[in-house]
Amino acid sequence: MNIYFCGSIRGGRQDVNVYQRIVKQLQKYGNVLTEHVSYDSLSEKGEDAVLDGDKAIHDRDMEWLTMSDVIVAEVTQPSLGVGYELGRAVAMNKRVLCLFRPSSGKVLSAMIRGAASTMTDSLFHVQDYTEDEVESILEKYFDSLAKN
Ligand code: 6K6
Repeated sequence: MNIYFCGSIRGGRQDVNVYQRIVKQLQKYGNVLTEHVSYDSLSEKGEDAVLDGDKAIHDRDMEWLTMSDVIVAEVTQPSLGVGYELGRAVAMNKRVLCLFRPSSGKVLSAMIRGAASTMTDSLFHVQDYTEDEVESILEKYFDSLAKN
């Protein structure tokens, strides 16, 4: 299974430790195409943006999004890039899980929370969680995918 993980880069890197925990767990279920989003070395102003160019990054990520079976996005730290990826994923009829931590004090965009449905067969889900629930929430989600 190809898994596309989304997390904030230029939107701010304050949640990188949570991204690492999520990616580590996702690697139990499949091939995480965007593991680099969780790298400590990737800063808001990383050198790779200069070397490769934004168009190359966009085009490669859209190719990976197209190849992916499921998209998992950590949406607590708002990011234009993550919002864009989610919109493109919905347009491609992809299965999407958004993870949000209410304990951050932030309020999730209505365009993300409002896109979700609680119906189990819905493709777009938003899950509120606390950091210590990362593993159990992902376990439950991927278990239910395997059963359906
Ligand atoms: C590195 C440091 C600054 O800019 C970069 C460029 N590198 C990127 N490499 C791979 N994916 C990227 C990069 N920049 C953004 N993305 C994609 O957009 C990722 O898949 C993230 O989920 C999302 C982050 O968007 P922003 O708007 O927070 O950067």
